[in-house]
Amino acid sequence: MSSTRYSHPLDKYLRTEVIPHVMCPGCGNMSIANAFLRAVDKIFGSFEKFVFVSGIGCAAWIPSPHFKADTIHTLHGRPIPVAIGVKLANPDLHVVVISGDGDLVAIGGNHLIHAARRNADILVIMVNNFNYGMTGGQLAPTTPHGAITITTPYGNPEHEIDVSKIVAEAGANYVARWTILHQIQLENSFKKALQMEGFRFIEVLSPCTSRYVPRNFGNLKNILDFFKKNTIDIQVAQRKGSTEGKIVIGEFVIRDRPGLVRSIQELRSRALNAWRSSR
Ligand SMILES: Cc1ncc(C[n+]2csc(CCOP(=O)(O)OP(=O)(O)O)c2C)c(N)n1
Repeated sequence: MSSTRYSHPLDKYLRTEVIPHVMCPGCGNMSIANAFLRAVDKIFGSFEKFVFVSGIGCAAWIPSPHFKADTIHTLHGRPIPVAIGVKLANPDLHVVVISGDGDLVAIGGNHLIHAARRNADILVIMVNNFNYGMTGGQLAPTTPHGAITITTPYGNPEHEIDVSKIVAEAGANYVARWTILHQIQLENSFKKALQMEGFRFIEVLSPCTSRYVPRNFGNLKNILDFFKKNTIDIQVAQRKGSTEGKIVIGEFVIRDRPGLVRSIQELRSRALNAWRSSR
């Protein structure tokens, strides 16, 4: 089967040999990639100083194999410790984790909380599609109460976790949540977060069109309508004094505490000075 593919200005960031990509039709993953690549292109113009780390799952396939960059596709749940290691050994690099909610919050949840607490200098982009998409659509910590998954056919008896809130509380320098409909805001968040130090976390609500959407929304349009009608920007919620029972989106935290790299460098020079003056 032959197909015609037209070149695109962002092609230089992609391994065009793996295009058409591996995601399901209507999946939000590649529109997240698109917003991210626009941000990188406008601020940096190349992937020269980037390293991407991902775990296991569909979202983890955004950078690897699609990005023409240095990428590490590591064990399920472990992209964050690997990324921190890369950053501490190479402080000049931009280290970005792109992975799913199952990878980062279920099996990898402990790493996420402590990376935020340590204000480790990495950007984590979490695609929240409300279930484990790759393995058939099982229950995740992010699955809303009552939602149908392959392991909760009569509805989820548990309550979902608000990941952005936890990461904000744990100490991250930047936390934002958007949906794939918020392309401009997403691009701006990526641009801002890429230029900050410390731990930066961007959650993106995204449709899993093969698993979660058919079981809970019927079709893609319904979940996109849901995103449109049932999200409220934090600034609007603060003005109104109510979230109106909606999912809160927007920028939750912007602060400039020293990141882990700077903290360690400062500590090292203090320790060296103390050692020198003691001799
Ligand atoms: C140690 C281990 N446990 C379980 C799995 C099976 N597994 C592969 S991907 C995945 C979950 C992926 O979900 P998520 O991170 O939300 O990504 P999505 O596919 O939804 O984008 C699981 C449980 C595995 N690969 N390794």
